[in-house]
Amino acid sequence: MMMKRNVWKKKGKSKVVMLVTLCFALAPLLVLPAYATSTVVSIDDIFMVTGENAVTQITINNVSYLGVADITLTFDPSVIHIISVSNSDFDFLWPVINNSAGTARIGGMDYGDGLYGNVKFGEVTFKAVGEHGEISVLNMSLKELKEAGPVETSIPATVDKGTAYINLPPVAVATSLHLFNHVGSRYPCNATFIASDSYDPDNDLITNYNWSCGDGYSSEGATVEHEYSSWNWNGTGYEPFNVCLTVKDAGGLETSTVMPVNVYIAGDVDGNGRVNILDAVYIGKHWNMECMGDRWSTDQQDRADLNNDCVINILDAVRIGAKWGDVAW
Ligand SMILES: [Ca+2]
Ligand SMILES: [Ca+2]
Ligand SMILES: [Ca+2]
Repeated sequence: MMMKRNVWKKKGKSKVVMLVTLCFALAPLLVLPAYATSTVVSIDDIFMVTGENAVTQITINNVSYLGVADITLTFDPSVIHIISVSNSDFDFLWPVINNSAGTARIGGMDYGDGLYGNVKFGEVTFKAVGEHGEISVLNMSLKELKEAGPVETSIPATVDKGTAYINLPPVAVATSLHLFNHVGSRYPCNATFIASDSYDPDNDLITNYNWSCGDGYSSEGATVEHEYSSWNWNGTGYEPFNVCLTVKDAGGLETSTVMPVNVYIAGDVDGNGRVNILDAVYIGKHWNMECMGDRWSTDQQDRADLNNDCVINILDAVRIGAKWGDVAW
């Protein structure tokens, strides 16, 4: 009886500790919603080519009854210059640009009933005057952010900085050598992913190719092989895995792309989730066929090549025999 009581006490204590821990863990989450609804002045990142112009935007996010804004934008004048600030949601916009100091003081005024929501403060046209690879922070200081009414009520806001890169991000291009792959844990079947068609528009070296295979595994390289040990069956059919490729250029800019990749259970040629005579028929139909240049010309042949070795033969047929009656659910 005594022991039982002690056990309960212990349990109660650990529950309290857990609750306190949980509260601490959740505290930032409880604060977040209020934070997320406050006003933020942000400027988008911009990617440029030396000697050329490009446009970015300053946005006053999540604001109510905005009448006046007076914002100073600062930048590195050895890297970029401002050509113009225009196209504002405000009725009146007055930029004072100083390209030797690296500042632009921009005033905006709305004569109406105030501005609401995400307000476009202005589009800023920059010229890249620095060298390829140079960057400039785009920072802002808020001198004034006020409501539209006769009473001068200031609106609290935070700044979300941006970056100007004299560098264009790489373009990620992912392909799968086989359009249809099979689970390869028992009977090997390698999926092959190719990133070598990726490129960089300003000819930087691509330094990293990172793959996330969609099943929790990841890999690195311009060409990678991956053996799937799982598949996605949604109750009526297969769902592809979303394979994500991220490429990085020598300047550190990254771009990602997502490619759906089909994975069937071993032996399932027609993709109906069951290994039976229908699958064997396709193997017979394309018996001894070989693919051209590593790729199959039809989906049916691609599926019938159950081990992805570019030929449809006995090695594919034996899988159907071995997996006869298997289902994907
Ligand atoms: Ca680049
Ligand atoms: Ca089947
Ligand atoms: Ca084969």
